[in-house]
Amino acid sequence: MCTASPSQQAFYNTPDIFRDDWMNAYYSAHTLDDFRFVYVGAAGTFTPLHRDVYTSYSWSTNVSGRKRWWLFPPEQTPLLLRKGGEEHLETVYDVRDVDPAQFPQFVRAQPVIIEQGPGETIFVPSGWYHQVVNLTDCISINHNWCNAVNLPSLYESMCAKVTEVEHSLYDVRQLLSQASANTPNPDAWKAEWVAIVQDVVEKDAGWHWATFWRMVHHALSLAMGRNCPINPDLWPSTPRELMPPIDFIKTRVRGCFEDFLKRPQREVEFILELGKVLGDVSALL
Ligand SMILES: O=C(O)CCC(=O)C(=O)O
Ligand SMILES: [Fe+2]
Repeated sequence: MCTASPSQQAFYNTPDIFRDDWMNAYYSAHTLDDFRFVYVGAAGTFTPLHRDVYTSYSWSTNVSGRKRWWLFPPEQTPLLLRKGGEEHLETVYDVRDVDPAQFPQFVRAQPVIIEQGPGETIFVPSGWYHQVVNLTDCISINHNWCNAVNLPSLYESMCAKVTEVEHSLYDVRQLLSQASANTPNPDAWKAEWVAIVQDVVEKDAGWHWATFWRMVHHALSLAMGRNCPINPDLWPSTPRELMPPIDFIKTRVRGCFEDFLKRPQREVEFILELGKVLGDVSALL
């Protein structure tokens, strides 16, 4: 018999193969948010073609109903893009209704198409575009997640996002740099510029560099058995045997860490909390 009150009872458990999840472990321990979702949709509704946030993995279990999935491996991404809009990654919206004049390459795409029944779970690999149609009324549970394996892909995707935001705010950069040109500290604008870019990145996708590195620090601490805040009601600690060897984890983190320190943007010099968390990560590496 279960003695927990209804509000404390988990109504499902995350399957072991999806438990090495750095995003939900971190968010459950440190924030009021997470990357766990319930999808409820009537027959005929659909989720348009997309790639999950920052190329995270997702898994999705159908509690009831049937869904049809179209999945495109990353090497087919160029075939999904609008003609002439390549740099904005503007893709097809609904794979069942594509205008060949606007998306001339799409006819060559060869998606994996599957039907998911009640009680069945699907794993969506990193960076795969996908579309989902509810064939009947559906309820499903879905997590976005990452770990040491897809961390480099998330890191690259964060870099690309920051560059995209920088380009779109180029006029703001000009205004800031011109305003401080004849002042005693002509470089003063750079800190403000970096802060504005990070703020927009966070508003767009829910996290920025400081969050990314805090999550990495949290995961590394847990994998190394260090004392670290957790919220066991929301995310019980992941058994060590469900994680890869620590050398593998450190190698993956080190690759991103070394690259981050070489970034021309030098965010680490302008955002105080970044310097602090990177110091903490470095101490564990
Ligand atoms: O079930 C849906 O409608 C969308 C699910 C999805 O996009 C995902 O699990 O990544
Ligand atoms: Fe998705």
